Amino acid sequence: MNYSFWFVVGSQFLYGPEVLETVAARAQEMADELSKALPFPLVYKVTAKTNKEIADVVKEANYDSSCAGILTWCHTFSPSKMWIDGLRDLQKPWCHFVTQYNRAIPNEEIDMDFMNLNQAAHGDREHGFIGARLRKPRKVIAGHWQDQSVRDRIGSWMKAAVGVAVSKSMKVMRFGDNMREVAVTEGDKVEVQTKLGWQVNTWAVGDLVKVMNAVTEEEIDALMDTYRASYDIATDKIDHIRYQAREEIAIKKMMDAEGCKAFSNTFQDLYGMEQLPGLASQHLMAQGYGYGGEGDWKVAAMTAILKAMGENGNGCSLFMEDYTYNLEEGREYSLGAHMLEVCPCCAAAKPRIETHHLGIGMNEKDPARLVFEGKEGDAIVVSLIDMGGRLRLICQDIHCVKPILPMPNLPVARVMWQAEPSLTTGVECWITAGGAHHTVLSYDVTTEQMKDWANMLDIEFVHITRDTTVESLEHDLFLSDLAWKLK
Ligand SMILES: [Mn+2]
Repeated sequence: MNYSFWFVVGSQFLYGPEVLETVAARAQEMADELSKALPFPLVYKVTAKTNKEIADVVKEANYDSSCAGILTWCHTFSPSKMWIDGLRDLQKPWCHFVTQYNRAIPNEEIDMDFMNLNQAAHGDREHGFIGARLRKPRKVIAGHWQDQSVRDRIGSWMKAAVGVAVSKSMKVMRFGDNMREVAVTEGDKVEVQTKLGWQVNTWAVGDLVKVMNAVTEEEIDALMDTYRASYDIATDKIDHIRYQAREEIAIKKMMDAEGCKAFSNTFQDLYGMEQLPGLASQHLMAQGYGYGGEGDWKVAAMTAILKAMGENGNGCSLFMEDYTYNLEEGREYSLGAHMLEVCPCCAAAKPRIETHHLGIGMNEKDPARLVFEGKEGDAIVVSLIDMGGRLRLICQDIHCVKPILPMPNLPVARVMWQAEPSLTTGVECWITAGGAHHTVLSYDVTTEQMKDWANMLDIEFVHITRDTTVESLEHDLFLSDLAWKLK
């Protein structure tokens, strides 16, 4: 989907046709200039002067699947009662861009004509009131439209809004159910479809095996060429790699046929398969598909959404699991990995394809998987949990480091990080909030984007930062629980 955003500029008839022509020409110029600097085109739609013009452009935006959101701005004063019908019906993300065409006040030229044309400071307050009064989720970004920092913030919000569009069209393919007895990976599929737009449905593992059996040797040869070009092969068991290619091709065929962008499976249900998909899942994630292990369809969908919100629509976001801690004083780190399935987008060096025995699950043969170390960098971990009656999104700021040990006997990809505000306080906060062991770890999506995403979709947002204390978090969660029960 080629997403775009619409620029809707508020005005009124009071100032005469010349002013309206100037407003329209400037709005067009601003949209054109901003489009060159933003990650998605900004399309100037209308200088809105009536209730009907606003209601009409909102209807058009709601029904145009390529429109990922609207930016509004009031060049002149624009009485906001005429915005009520449109904003009430708006179903797309909304950013109120508080800006002004001119940067400086021209002190010699300024007169009342100038004031009437350039009164965004006045018009945007009227516009802001109606957004607040309607309790409409919106992002307010203020600053001159030519400033790079302002453009960066709009671009960042646009990616969060695209995350909303991807969420609203998300379909998840489940192979097998949730891992037996596990709680945090469960959730209300009706609730996520209502709030987030996800269609989460199940397909039989036997159907996947049928599709696998129909994959041709030529198809596998072609994918093996891709594997060889992307990864170092560090095993003699080429037939095990070919089996993973067969799995990948079949899973991709089934997902593409149904329009699914994410899938989950479970080691407890691999009937008819020789290996748990390892390399297969990893290479699918590298292509932008979401994945969740042990039946975790929530993290599968979130992985696909964060990938789509990242650089070029397939950023550095990956399915992750907290595994074990290093609790030495001064060297306090979390070590994250998974049984097999860590996306190579975060690899610090070229990943190796290895084959190792896997005792957990129904593996007749040693599964092939990519083994590598994750790169250094600031990142976040994200967990979506079902609180019963509402969804909670938890984000924590982390810093990924080069693993402090070589770990030559660890047969899986791994990432090591420091959590904010510290390992133990960070863990206390995460556990107090109910965050899962499965997360999406992202190097290029920010907490501000996740907060915007949660606001646009009207779900609870919890952020664990370097300033968070357990006491302040407990207080916030207590008030939040009350507030969400009243909503
Ligand atoms: Mn897991």
